[in-house]
Amino acid sequence: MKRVLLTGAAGGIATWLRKLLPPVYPELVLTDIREPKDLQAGERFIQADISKADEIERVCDGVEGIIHLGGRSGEAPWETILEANIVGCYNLFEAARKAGVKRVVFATSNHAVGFYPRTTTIGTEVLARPDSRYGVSKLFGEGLGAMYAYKHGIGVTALRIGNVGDRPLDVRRLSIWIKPEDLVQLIRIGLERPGLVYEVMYGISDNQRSWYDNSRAETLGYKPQWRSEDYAADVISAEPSEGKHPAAEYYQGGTFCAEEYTADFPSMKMKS
Ligand code: 15L
Repeated sequence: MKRVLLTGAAGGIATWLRKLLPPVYPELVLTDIREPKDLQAGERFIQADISKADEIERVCDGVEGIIHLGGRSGEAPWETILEANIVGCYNLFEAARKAGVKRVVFATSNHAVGFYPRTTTIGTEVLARPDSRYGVSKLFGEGLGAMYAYKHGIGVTALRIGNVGDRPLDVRRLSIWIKPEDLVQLIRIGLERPGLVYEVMYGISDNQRSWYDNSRAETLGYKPQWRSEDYAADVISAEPSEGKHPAAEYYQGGTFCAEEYTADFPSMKMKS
């Protein structure tokens, strides 16, 4: 795979990937609604608004694989989610189909299943339990991916990414952290593994406190190299002790679950 398109190139995850991917995909093309502030000479950037079908179609021309990070990466009003993550994601898959793109790796999120208690371990076949409009939009993208895989023959991988960074930021992230280098490994499986049709994997490193059964990813060749536990003592001692919303503490999705929460938490807890 030579020409690979990275959407959401001005965002946080792309900041890591822009450093790690060029040796693997020398013809990497970047796109976003705005140019990355730190764009380097030698990086190829094409500006496009994903909510405009013709703009994203133009960018997909000649592309073999897409890593789709573009869109809103957190909770937002419905109109924003609708445009960036629903319309935008549809436009992306349509543009991929029209351009004959072979593979798409879609960045979905742990928030597609955020309303599972932290006491449970979930695989990729559990019922959806999105914790936000954002999480719902990620499930929409997973569904689109499956449809374009089975109906149009694009090999699609949906990565339910936890939290990407150099190190886990807090106690919750000890369970969902992924080091950028491990994310690259998952992306490469999605873009390169022969015979791939449609796969869902959790985007996490080798975390002892993980809430996910990521055995499907391992079967496909994923061997995470980084462990959040190495940071656990520091992270735990730095965790603020003041009370958080009980729903944020109880569910895997954390504050995304607590935002706009109006249910009666004690009774919901009894039922989940
Ligand atoms: C996500 O899906 C977000 O894109 C990211 O900003 C973090 O909030 C992450 O989840 C998380 O759950 O930590």
